[in-house]
Amino acid sequence: MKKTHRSVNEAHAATVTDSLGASVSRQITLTIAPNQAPVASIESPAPGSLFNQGSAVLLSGSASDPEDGDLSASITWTSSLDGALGVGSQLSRNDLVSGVHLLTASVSDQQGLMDSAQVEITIVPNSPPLVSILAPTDGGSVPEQTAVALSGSAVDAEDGDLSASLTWASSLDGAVGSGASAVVPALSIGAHTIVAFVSDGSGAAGTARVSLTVTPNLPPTVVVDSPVELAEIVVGDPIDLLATATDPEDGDLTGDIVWSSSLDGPLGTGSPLQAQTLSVGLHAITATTTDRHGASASAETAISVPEPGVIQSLVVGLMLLLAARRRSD
Ligand SMILES: [Ca+2]
Ligand SMILES: [Ca+2]
Ligand SMILES: [Ca+2]
Repeated sequence: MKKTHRSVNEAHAATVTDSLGASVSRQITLTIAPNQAPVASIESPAPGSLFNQGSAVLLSGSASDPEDGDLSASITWTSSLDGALGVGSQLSRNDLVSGVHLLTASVSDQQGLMDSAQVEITIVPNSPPLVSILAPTDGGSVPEQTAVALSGSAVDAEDGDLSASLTWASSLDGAVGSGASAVVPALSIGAHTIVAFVSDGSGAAGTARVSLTVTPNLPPTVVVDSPVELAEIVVGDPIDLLATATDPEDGDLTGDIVWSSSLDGPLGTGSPLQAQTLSVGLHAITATTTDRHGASASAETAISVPEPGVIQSLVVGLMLLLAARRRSD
């Protein structure tokens, strides 16, 4: 039987003959109901819709058939630009190419009759945002416990300046900030990739990255030049304190050297420095320097300020003091 849209009347005749030759005939007419076509319709998107490239386009439709019932789930969606898009009553696609699409929703019933509906939509081209990192400098390095300034910009052809929406992450430390600029108090020691990320209103992403190495902080060193070890200072004489301090990261720290006496306490800061009066007795003079990351070093020299007439005994005592200190070091 051919598929048809029209009713068909078929006449069937039957004749029965018995053994004596008597026969009887009957004719019946069968009316064959036609198979009817399904009907498909598109509910979304609306005809003529505009979408930014990258944004979600909801495809929604329905289909029914007089014989087969609801066929919505078997709607086949195609695009004139992207080809097959999927099957179902609802689909969401965010990957349609830019341009004018003729979307077709088609359905066929079990007898092979088809219907389709179409809408035309336009996908407006979208460019991803352009991100650049101004700081830190690519390939740079900083000592540990150093605050790191992050600065960047993001510009989008459609959305304009997106710098304030930047997010920052470190390959070692995870999220480290947001916005056009931020300061990270400290980063882990090691090789970091710093990534600045932003997405535009259509979901297109822009990123930029720089490498930054965080090095272990090295301690400073300090050397005392004056007074020399075992110097004897005349009571009441001023004493010249002279030392140098340097740090691999911070450079010259001489101006911040802190002096103290084991007998008289703090003597002052800097070098050269003149301490005006020292008490009579044995002094361990200590010069201490501390770098910007909190690492410190000190150097010590032992001197005596003898009472007149007791120099010899003080020298002996001084030797004993030095020996004791060195054992304890
Ligand atoms: Ca049908
Ligand atoms: Ca864009
Ligand atoms: Ca240092």
